[in-house]
Amino acid sequence: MAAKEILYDENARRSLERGANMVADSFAERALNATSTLWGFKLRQGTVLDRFPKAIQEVVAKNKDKFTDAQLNEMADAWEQQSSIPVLACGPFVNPGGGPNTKLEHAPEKAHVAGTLKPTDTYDDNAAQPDPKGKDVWKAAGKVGWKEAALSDTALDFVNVWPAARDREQDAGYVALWVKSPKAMDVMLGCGSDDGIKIWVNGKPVHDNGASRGSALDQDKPKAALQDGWNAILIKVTNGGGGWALNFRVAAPDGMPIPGLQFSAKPQ
Ligand SMILES: [Ca+2]
Repeated sequence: MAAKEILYDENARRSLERGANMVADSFAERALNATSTLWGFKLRQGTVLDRFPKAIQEVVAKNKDKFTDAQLNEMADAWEQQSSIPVLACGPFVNPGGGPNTKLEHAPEKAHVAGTLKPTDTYDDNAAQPDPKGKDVWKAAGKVGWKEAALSDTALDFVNVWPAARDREQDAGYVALWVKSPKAMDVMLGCGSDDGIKIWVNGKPVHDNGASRGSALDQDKPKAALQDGWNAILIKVTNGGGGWALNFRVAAPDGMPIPGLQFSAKPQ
């Protein structure tokens, strides 16, 4: 009998435990629903600004009165959708002069300007120069091609794309992407670079800054025009040494995110 009672007690304990878990789950679910409802209510009550990252909150705050909350929410949705933008990256190319030398034309920019750029292209980096430091820092990389990469929250770290670049100096690298616009429109290309930067849109140069600096979003705000449909964008970033990075976003002329843009890492 004792054994049966123990068995019974064990079953009862399990049953009670299941019941208790169900009650606890039910409470937890109701608490979660209540919290999210409350949170949703708070968002609708005017914290749409909080949906934008710190890097552009000042711009959004300055312009927000021009838009309804629905429009601002649409822009915040666009920002979230653009949090990871696929791109192609090609490099490193030897670039004597480092950041300030944005003038040396490497093969990818000739291909972009000619409208013949293909992701399968490879190029001979034949710009090798006598190395003044005897460290192979100006050694040509040989054949270089396009690799898939991404602008993650607008940023791309070239040292992650080409780990060997960590030990190099005075390089140039390229980023290619394609942007589909729902109509012809003027845009602001919010960019930052470590170090120098040059940008082309549909084969035409729109920005050139031979800087030596760390990269942050919206350091430069060149204007450009997108055509209705697909647009080809090419970005060159020149590096003196150390960090080598890009920040880039396509925004409205007032700096606000643009709903309805589509991005691709394939020529269109
Ligand atoms: Ca640098």
